[in-house]
Amino acid sequence: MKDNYDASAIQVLEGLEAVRKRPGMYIGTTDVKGLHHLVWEIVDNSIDEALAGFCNNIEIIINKDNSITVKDNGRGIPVGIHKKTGISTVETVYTVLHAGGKFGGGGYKVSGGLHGVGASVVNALSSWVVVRVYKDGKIYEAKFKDGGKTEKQLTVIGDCEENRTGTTVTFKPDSEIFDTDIYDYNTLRVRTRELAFLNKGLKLTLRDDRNDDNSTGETFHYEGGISEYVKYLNKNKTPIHDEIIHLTGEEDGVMFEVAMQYNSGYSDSIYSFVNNINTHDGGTHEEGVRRALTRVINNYAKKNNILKDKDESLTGDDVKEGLTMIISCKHPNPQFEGQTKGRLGNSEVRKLADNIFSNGFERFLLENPDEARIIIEKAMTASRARIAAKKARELTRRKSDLDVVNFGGKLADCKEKDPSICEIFIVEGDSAGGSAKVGRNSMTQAILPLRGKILNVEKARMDKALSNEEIRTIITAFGTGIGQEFDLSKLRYNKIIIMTDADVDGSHIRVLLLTLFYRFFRPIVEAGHVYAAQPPLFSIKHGKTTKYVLTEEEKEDYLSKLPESARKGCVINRMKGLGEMDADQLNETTMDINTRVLRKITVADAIEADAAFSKLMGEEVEPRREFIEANATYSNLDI
Ligand code: 1YM
Repeated sequence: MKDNYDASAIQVLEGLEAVRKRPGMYIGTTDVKGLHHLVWEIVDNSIDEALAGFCNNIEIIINKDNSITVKDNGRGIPVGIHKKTGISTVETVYTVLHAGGKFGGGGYKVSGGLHGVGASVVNALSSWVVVRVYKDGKIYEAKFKDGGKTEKQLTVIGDCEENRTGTTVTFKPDSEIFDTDIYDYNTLRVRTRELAFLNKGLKLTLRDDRNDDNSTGETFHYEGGISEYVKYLNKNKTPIHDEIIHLTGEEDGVMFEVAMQYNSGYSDSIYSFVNNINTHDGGTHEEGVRRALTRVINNYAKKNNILKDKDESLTGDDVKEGLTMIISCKHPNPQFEGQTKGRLGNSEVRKLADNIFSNGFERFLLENPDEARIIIEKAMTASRARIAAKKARELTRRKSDLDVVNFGGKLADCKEKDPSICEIFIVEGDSAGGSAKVGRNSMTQAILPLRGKILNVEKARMDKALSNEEIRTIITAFGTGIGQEFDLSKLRYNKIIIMTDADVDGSHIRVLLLTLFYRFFRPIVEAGHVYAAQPPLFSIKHGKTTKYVLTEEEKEDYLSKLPESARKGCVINRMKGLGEMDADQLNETTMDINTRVLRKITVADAIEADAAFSKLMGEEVEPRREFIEANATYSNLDI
């Protein structure tokens, strides 16, 4: 027994050593994203237990030392000796790479993640792990340290109530592996809530014990599942029918469900998931639904004479205008495809999704003729607008590089043609625009001044947006086209830099531009091409030198480092706006690639960003006013 234990322990360490050598292969990155990934690997085991029908309560706790505890009330990881390894199953699961469900036998794993190797990967990347199992009236405990070395084999450490079962795991990520060891509450919160939406009835609690406020945490629990997700996403929009349409079905062990509701807006919010993982690039499940949606609406509209013979058929784009939809598929053997594995490839799912969706949706339309009419009329309006927009778009499309493009004289383009070194500054106001044109490096820097506020595209359809001159100029300048013709490879600038004043109006203009980019040019934002310039807040002049600083703290810091004597002679000036700077100053402080500070606009979570934009720019005035007054950063969206 002892020899056997040692022998397998050696193999085990070799396996975990491989994880430590190449963590990226298992968890993608070792930055803050990878750090959070560890939590989901452990939570996934609890979710699998919930999907198997044995667990309905999961707690996630951020401890004071940034270790994480995950608790569930499932059956508890099996505690017996494992036939193959000769050590307890708990230790096997935590120390043997590839000790997945197959060791436990029976039941397929549908939740995302590493399919059973998650626990051992987390152990390999942690400085210590404690696993407790509650089962048969006993509390079992095993401990690991230094990347998965068994510190204490599984032993009984006490008694518990006879009927209590479950697993509790605490781990501390290894600071030698990760760039940071600090957990972000909001990142964990967004995903915890999402898991609650995607797994109806499951109760998930998140608690932060790092501050001593005795908080009991937040509990996410949705009996309506993805219907409540749709309701949440439409919260700051105006639904055009009351009921959220929720369709479910199952075929050959594949569970499939869709929830949807149309709103009065013009953009769509369609998100799909497979085994709780967001399939950003869609796939067969999404294709099945989109195909069925277009077909069912056209058939119904023609049959009921709402769409006449002379009318053009409604397209996929027409029927998704203002649609908020969540598609969730749970598949025992998903094939994820594409560079980022964000696409479902299983071809049988297309038909299955089409069948389940079309049967359910057809029935909904038949049973709800008033809603059916509202939905179809919305799609028909979209169709008319699409035809008008196509005409307008032709005017803004750059046909070839030789074409002389009419920028209305506003854009001062750069001379260089290689996009990788070109940048465009979108500048608030004509006067700052004028200084920027003089102060720029005209080889690589293009300037587009904006007069006043641009149109809020959250409240305007594409045809209206395209009739707006400012937006047309932006589209033409970018070179990518929009909508179906969008092509990222045609982007004419590597950096798109928003340059607005550091005040409330500037913040509003920045949000309007980001809304435009996010709704019409999302891949540009996602690929990290969008930046915000950071004009200085103070100039500090002493003698012949002038120092510009971005924040109050920086100012204090700079002053405190000057000798007592120099500080007295300083002239501190609060910069009022871009327009106040002359061309040289603007260049030095905000544009010169050697001295400026840019802030990259990132989208941490597309669904949260979507919700944030509808909140900020939608029908409701209050959230926008609050935002602009607070002028703060918005969660999950670095504005
Ligand atoms: C806080 C983390 O790991 N819960 C958990 C894990 C397992 C089970 C129950 C479980 C699974 C099975 C049978 C089965 C795991 N068991 C295994 C293995 N929470 C957490 N809860 N009995 C209990 O899949 O058949 C791996 S994970 F392999 F040992 F069965």
